[in-house]
Amino acid sequence: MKAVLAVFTALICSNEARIGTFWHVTDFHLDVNYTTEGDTASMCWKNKSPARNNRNGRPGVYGDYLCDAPIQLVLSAVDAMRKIHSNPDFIMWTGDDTAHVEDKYFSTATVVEIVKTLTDTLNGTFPNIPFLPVLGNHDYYPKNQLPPGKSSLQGQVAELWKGWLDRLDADKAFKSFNSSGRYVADIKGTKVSVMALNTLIWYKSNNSTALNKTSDDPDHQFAWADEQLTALAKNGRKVYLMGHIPPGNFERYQQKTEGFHWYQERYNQRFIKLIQDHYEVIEAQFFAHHHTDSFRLFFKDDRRDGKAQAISYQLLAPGVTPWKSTLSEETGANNPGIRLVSYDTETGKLTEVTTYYLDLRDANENEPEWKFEYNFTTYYGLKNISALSLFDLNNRMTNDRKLFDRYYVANTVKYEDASACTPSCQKLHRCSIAEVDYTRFRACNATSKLVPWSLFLFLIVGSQCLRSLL
Ligand SMILES: *[C@@H]1O[C@H](CO)[C@@H](O)[C@H](O)[C@H]1NC(C)=O
Ligand SMILES: *[C@@H]1O[C@H](CO)[C@@H](O)[C@H](O)[C@H]1NC(C)=O
Ligand SMILES: *[C@@H]1O[C@H](CO)[C@@H](O)[C@H](O)[C@H]1NC(C)=O
Ligand SMILES: *[C@@H]1O[C@H](CO)[C@@H](O)[C@H](O)[C@H]1NC(C)=O
Ligand SMILES: *[C@@H]1O[C@H](CO)[C@@H](O)[C@H](O)[C@H]1NC(C)=O
Ligand SMILES: *[C@@H]1O[C@H](CO)[C@@H](O)[C@H](O)[C@H]1NC(C)=O
Ligand SMILES: *[C@@H]1O[C@H](CO)[C@@H](O)[C@H](O)[C@H]1NC(C)=O
Ligand SMILES: *[C@@H]1O[C@H](CO)[C@@H](O)[C@H](O)[C@H]1NC(C)=O
Ligand SMILES: CC(=O)N[C@H]1CO[C@H](CO)[C@@H](O)[C@@H]1O
Ligand SMILES: [Zn+2]
Ligand SMILES: [Zn+2]
Repeated sequence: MKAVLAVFTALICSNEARIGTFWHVTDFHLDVNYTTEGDTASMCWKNKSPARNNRNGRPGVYGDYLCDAPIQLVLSAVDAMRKIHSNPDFIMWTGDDTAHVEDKYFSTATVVEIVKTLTDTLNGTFPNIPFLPVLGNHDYYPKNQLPPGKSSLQGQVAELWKGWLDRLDADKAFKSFNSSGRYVADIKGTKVSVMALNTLIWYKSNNSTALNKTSDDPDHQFAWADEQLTALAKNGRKVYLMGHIPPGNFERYQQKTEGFHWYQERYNQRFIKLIQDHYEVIEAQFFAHHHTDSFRLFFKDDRRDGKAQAISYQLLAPGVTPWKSTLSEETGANNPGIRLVSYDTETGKLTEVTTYYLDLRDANENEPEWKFEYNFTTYYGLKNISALSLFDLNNRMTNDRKLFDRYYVANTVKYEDASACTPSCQKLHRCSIAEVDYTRFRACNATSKLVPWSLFLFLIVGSQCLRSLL
């Protein structure tokens, strides 16, 4: 009788499965010194030193492709989120709040002030929505140098975000973020838990770990993640990993044959291992930092047997800033983008990923109108959103240039068309998507398209040799 009753209550009291939604917004890079009176060649500042001597053009009210985001662009993006969907289950905000200008213009206080401006804007627009924030590499002074563990800046931001963090999980999330920049939180009324990682301590530009050869697991974050994921799996949760800097290679940098990556290699390898150990509980991953729209795949093992079994995927969300990266010419600029995700609250599976964007040229000439850009499933012809279907998509893009071109246009949020992307550019995207491991990436990009031909030649020559022998 007791058992029957238990089953009965479980049936009645279980959360009803529904399709929920959340926003993923990132990389605002608010520039408080942006002015329409400024110089587009000098970050749209009026008096930036060193000033460039040629004046390129007049910055628009909503931004310029050579500059970071003016407050008008930030307000417009947040207002668009409200107008498009004002009642999501939660909002992921993955950092990079300040402009791409030298450290000399900043201090801990000015960085915290800019984080506060964005926090107030978001909270003012969505006062009743849970937020899951993390810091980006630009949200520290000096930039990129956030130390593992506690810091004054992180503590001040924890105070700023206390309302959000406490709402997620009594004071556990607050304490965790305050002391490590990371936390785990359950999304109420769903089976989903979010693990927010501090990826900044794994960055190759972060001297506090990069210069320390013995630092194999800074702040024990891998050990912590391993432990948490084991417990979450035991509790039947479905996990979304989120963070600012992604592992693997950047898909828009062609200058070096070894590619361009962000994580120190030892942490890149541990990240991949973490996913391989826990892929069953990790439903999806949400990262940022590139400002471009792409995705990454993870596989079961090192694939020495030649079989590729895709087990996890990571979505890289476009940024709000349109800033043309100075990393290399081909890196380019992007239109501002924001992303709405639809998911099943019981399984955690994503049912749709919808990206909205602002055509910046048009916004400056007319009115800022945030438009629907694309839905993942229909745009790419996917049956579902999973590691398998994205693996299949990446394979299809290799042989179907039209399909690849669709991806390439989305990559810069409709800023660039695909005509400038040569076959080696296309290969770089394919290898960046499929090979998060640095060694495997290099091997992938080094593989010539001529391989089937050389094999063919080899067979012909080989058979000729055989014939001459006979
Ligand atoms: C803004 O510009 C002023 C004047 O050049 C400078 O002192 C200040 O550091 C800049 N602030 C930021 C955050 O860029
Ligand atoms: C939060 O971090 C600050 C700065 O590191 C520290 O002084 C404070 O004790 C911490 N608070 C809690 C509740 O952990
Ligand atoms: C957001 O606003 C609410 C209501 O004004 C306030 O209680 C909460 O602390 C704020 N949260 C943050 C993170 O600013
Ligand atoms: C980081 O270390 C490098 C190499 O020692 C040094 O050149 C650079 O100035 C350091 N950067 C910071 C921000 O400490
Ligand atoms: C280097 O990292 C190790 C392990 O995290 C740590 O114990 C040690 O204090 C670090 N050394 C320095 C100089 O920061
Ligand atoms: C990829 O390989 C091509 C040669 O096929 C080379 O020109 C390019 O620099 C490489 N790119 C990266 C990022 O490794
Ligand atoms: C995109 O997907 C969303 C969520 O499923 C749906 O509501 C919307 O109608 C779709 N839009 C288009 C143009 O297909
Ligand atoms: C999702 O799609 C892939 C191929 O696109 C397929 O192999 C897989 O079985 C599908 N999964 C589900 C749960 O339908
Ligand atoms: C050792 C190392 O990677 N140092 C880098 C730390 O970050 C600064 C910029 O923030 C780089 O200039 C250093 O090369
Ligand atoms: Zn950024
Ligand atoms: Zn970044």
